Amino acid sequence: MNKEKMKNFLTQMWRIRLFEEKLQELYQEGKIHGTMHLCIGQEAVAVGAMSVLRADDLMTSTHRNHGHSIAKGMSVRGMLAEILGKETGINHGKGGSMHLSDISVGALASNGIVGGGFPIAAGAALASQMQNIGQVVVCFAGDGAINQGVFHEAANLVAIWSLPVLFVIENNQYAMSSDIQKMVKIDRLSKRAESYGMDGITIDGNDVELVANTVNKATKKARDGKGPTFIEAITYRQAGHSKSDEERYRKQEERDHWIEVNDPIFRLERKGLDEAVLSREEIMKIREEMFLEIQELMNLVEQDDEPSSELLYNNVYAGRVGELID
Ligand SMILES: Cc1ncc(C[n+]2csc(CCOP(=O)(O)OP(=O)(O)O)c2C)c(N)n1
Ligand SMILES: [Mg+2]
Repeated sequence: MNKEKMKNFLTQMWRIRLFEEKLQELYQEGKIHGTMHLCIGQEAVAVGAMSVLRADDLMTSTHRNHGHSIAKGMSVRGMLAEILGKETGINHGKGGSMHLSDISVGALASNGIVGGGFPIAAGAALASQMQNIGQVVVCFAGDGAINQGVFHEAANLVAIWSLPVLFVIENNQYAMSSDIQKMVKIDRLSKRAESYGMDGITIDGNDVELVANTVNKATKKARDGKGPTFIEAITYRQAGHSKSDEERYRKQEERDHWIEVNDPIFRLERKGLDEAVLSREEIMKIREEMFLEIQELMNLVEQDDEPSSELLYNNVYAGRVGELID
């Protein structure tokens, strides 16, 4: 990996990590309402996968959507404002953490319905195929989502129609408190793909370069009309499931191992140093720049207004409520 590529990967991963650490602080200060789900420890999947897409390619995400959204190019300022419920938010402060979308950057939709992205991605991929525009759709989902009925319906459909879609399954070992090893009988989730006639592969999801290369290959295949791919990216959720998780279902040593040995950001930094591609100073500069970027955005967003009551129903329904009722 050359210096520029490594710097880009690190910058994006730090941007996501520090954004979420800032969210954690804001949550503790009572400035964020509802719940939220952090992807700390999973940044390499989002960054690697999105780094190889065309700008007009599409992405669907989940309740754990911050990393995917930043990596797809969504405005970080707009996301921060959204999560804080400000009018300047990417969805006018009405969607919040779990409902970030920005069609202009190809971030189609994220939502809190586990597996909810599969049919949306299948539909978008069908539209791309019918229009013959070579657009590929990446559908992120968790390990828990592939036990939902909707996964099976969508998997069959995208396979029989050879739709240009990638199911990127982030196996972060848990679905809330459910350990994946107790929830699925097979050792590799990607084995499921074969029964639908879809290519399936399992990779180390904390190796950002491997994620990028794998997604790149699958994207090219999809663009050439050769059908969908199921990619299982093995990773680990370092934070709790959401903001109300006492984490009684896993051992501290397990978590420590993933943080100390297998954190995707520190792994890449160690690789950069070992291979003499990056210096300590260059790494520190990236961290500092991202820290300042997030802090500056925060200072700006804090001044923004909350949506006024007159705007309550705007951007919520297809028309204003009165028009729909009439
Ligand atoms: C259809 C549906 N069932 C249950 C839930 C409650 N729920 C929210 S997140 C979650 C676990 C999802 O696990 P996984 O797909 O592995 O994603 P992760 O949280 O690990 O990123 C569950 C069961 C939900 N939101 N939607
Ligand atoms: Mg999971």
